[in-house]
Amino acid sequence: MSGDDSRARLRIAVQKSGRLAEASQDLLARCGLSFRRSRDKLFCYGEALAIDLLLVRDDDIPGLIAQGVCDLGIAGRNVVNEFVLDRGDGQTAIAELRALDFGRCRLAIAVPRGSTYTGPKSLEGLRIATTYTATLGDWLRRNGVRAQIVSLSGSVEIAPRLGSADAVCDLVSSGATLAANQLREVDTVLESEAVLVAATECTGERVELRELLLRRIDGVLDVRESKLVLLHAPRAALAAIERLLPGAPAPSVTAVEGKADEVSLQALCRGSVTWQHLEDMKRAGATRLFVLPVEKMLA
Ligand code: PRT
Ligand code: ZN
Repeated sequence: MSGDDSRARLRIAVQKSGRLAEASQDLLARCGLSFRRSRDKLFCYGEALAIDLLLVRDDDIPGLIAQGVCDLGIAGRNVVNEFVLDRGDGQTAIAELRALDFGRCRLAIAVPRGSTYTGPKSLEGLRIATTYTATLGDWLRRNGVRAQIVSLSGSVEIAPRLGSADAVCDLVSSGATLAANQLREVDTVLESEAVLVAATECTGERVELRELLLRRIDGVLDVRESKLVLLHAPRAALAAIERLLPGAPAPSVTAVEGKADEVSLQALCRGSVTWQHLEDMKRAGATRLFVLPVEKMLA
């Protein structure tokens, strides 16, 4: 495998196993991609389109893209950001293209329960344990704080108890791990979620494939929380019903054959459409209400 530019097939790297693995592969499947797994299960040949999959450790994804081995990848913003800052030359050949709305977490500062924290300045002169040394270093610099960064490759949360650090900077989702280690979350360094990351340079036949995949991903992201609402209504009640449609752009309204006063309405609603929404619309005069899931959308 190489970063050779003449390659015609697009390559996308996703996490092999872990928190992002299933959702990443599910997203690609929803985009209509299907793969044949190789025996080593690391390289998957794209069957539906000339797009192949590489199953790797999440930390390797930005590097594979920067080297030109892969064109696209799905990784946590925390990992991408750390890679970009760690390079520190502002020349990184990778960029975040889309936020994907899964794998949400935050890179947070936590201090032992009971110690005071009134803002980043409270960290002045302290030792902070983290695996995200570049991201933390950048945050400290931006906040004008001088602190000692203790680089650890794992189990960051136990460093204060072991006496090797005074605070930690680690990923948090529910907060249970911090609580179990008598730590208190006090500041956010980075809000993270899974992101689609890509090489800033993409050439040849792969440009079109990449555009096609991006359009499909946008379609999937668009419909993820969308519902199609269908209903009939008396013309006079239309305005009131339109106001009750949750998160809906201008719906399409058509006349009902043989019924001068009745219209049929179709609307793509974002967010959840609850029983309460339906009952309110029914009270306003709507009949034959349907809420349908949206599977695909191509705007
Ligand atoms: O093997 P590989 O290197 O691919 O996997 P990994 O073990 O490095 O990564 P993995 O699968 O744990 O996480 C992949 C990505 O998921 C991360 O880079 C984040 O973008 C995202 N993510 C979302 C998280 C969490 N939530 C999360 N809670 N990554 C890690 N955690 C850890 C955190 O480090 C801490 O140890 O979970 C613990 C805290 O969780 P709570 O719920 O107790 O707060
Ligand atoms: Zn990892």
